[in-house]
Amino acid sequence: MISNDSPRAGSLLLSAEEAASWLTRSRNWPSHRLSEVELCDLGLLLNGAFSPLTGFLDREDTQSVLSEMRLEDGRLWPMPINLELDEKTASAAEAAGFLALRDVEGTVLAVLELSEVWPFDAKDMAEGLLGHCDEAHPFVARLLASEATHLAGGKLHGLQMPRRYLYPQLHHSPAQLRALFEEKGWKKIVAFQTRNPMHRAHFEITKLAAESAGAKVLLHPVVGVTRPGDVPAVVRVRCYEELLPRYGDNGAVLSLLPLAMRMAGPREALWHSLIRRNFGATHFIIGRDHAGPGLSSQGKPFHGPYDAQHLVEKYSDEIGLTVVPLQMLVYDPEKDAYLTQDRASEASKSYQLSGTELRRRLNTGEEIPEWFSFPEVAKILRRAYPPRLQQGFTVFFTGLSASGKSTLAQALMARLQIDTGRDVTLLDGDVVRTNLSSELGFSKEHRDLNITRIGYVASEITRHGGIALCAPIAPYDRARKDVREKVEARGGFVLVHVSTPLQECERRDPKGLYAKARAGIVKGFTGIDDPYEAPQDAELAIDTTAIEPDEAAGRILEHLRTEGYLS
Ligand code: PPS
Repeated sequence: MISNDSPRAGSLLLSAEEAASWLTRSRNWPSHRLSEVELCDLGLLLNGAFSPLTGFLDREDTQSVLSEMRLEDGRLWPMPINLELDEKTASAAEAAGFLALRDVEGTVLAVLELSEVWPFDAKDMAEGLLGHCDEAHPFVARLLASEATHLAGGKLHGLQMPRRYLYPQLHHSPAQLRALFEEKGWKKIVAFQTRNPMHRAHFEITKLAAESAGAKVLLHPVVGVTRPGDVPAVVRVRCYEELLPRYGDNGAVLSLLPLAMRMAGPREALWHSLIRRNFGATHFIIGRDHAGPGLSSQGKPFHGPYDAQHLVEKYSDEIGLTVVPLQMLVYDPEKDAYLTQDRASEASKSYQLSGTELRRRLNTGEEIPEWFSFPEVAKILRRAYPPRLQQGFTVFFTGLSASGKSTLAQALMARLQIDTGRDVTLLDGDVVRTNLSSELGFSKEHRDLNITRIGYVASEITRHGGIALCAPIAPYDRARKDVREKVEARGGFVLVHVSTPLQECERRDPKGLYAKARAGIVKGFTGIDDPYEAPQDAELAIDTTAIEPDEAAGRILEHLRTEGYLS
């Protein structure tokens, strides 16, 4: 076992010869395709960033980590790091004693020498990790959505690191980063964690922290799994790179951390601190609501604003890392400088810009003031988030069979093509079921899968600046919300509830399906013996008994214009 205090807490990678031999042997063992989170965990286990861990945790260590934030042997480690397996893989792995771990392309990256497989209870894990099971928390939602039945732990034998396609030169192992600091003669290093683009306030905070600690800066942004809706890593890294020269020649190093965040607040802050210590940092900036998960389903914060800071301060001697509390800085227009609130003038109060306001300005193309973001950073954000007029969008129609979804979608498509000259993709329910989802039936599971596929295609079209119109029944609220979340991350989303009443749909019955459903010939028919969850979040509701298709299309166009997607 590698010592917790070892400055070169090491890598779990085998030599080339050993790796080749393990690879050959692994052909006979069951294998597991790593999830996105597991792939991040594996990379950081293999390169020593998760030292003192030497593999995925077994049951006893997991329990101890959840209840004490320590491994069974007493060493500090707050985060359960496990493999999630399905039933079949779990029993095959148990029988073989080994499990080959593959990336999404099927490459074997490591072998797990199994110590234990045990049943996975997502609710227990959420309770143990966070003390609640609130699905508004993104990691709880992920745990509850997991199809795993078992967890597995054991010792890792590393064959190769996960491939880093994004900026490979900016990825370092702890040993590499420590060597770099040594080479530079840096003794004190203050690490800065972020999952956001860095604006001027962030820059000033890190500079102030470095000055007060007499340290150099390690910009250590997380580029693995962060909060849904975050600015994509590829965009953020460009911002960090542009900012770097402002620290001077030898002032800061940028290194990317492919970590899968759990958004576990104080517990996560402790974890981040241990990881930063492993990478050679001596100081760590912890601010308000570090690794905060957003608001609970009751609209309340999950943690107190300074809980994370206080928890890490409690353990900082044991970790060997000094906490630098993040100072709130405000822009003082009179001095054209960022100052602590107590030193700033009254005028600074009107110089604040929220994330929502920034997004609004990007959407409308309005100015991003220089006091807020350096021009080089603003330029990158502008390119990544063009004004709405240049963005793609999806109009998603939902409603009962024969409610008029397809007719409305066709009418809107014609108007869009004529008025804008732009190309439009129509993902109509029946067309999708012929081309994308021909093997699916109408169970809840199959309907959700059908909507997930439609959502995926629509989000890709939107991301590339195109226009997608979708017209499935989409009877379930959760599935529709998932599509909205995916699409809105990079463009516009308009939900249109085609709210024609069941009675009218049944009267129309153009395919004779309602008659068959009433006669019991077609089973599980939406509105008859299968549910339809009417949306509460639709931007527009259109009852086609009361309005002609062209007029309805006009209403949607008007909405798109008001929102800025059309001129
Ligand atoms: S879903 O729920 O969104 O996946 O449904 P969708 O892909 O839009 O497919 C709906 C069309 O399939 C026909 N059909 C049924 N609809 C609902 N329930 C059952 N059991 C069913 N069986 C077949 C029906 O013609 C729907 O087409 P539209 O255009 O909505 O009338």
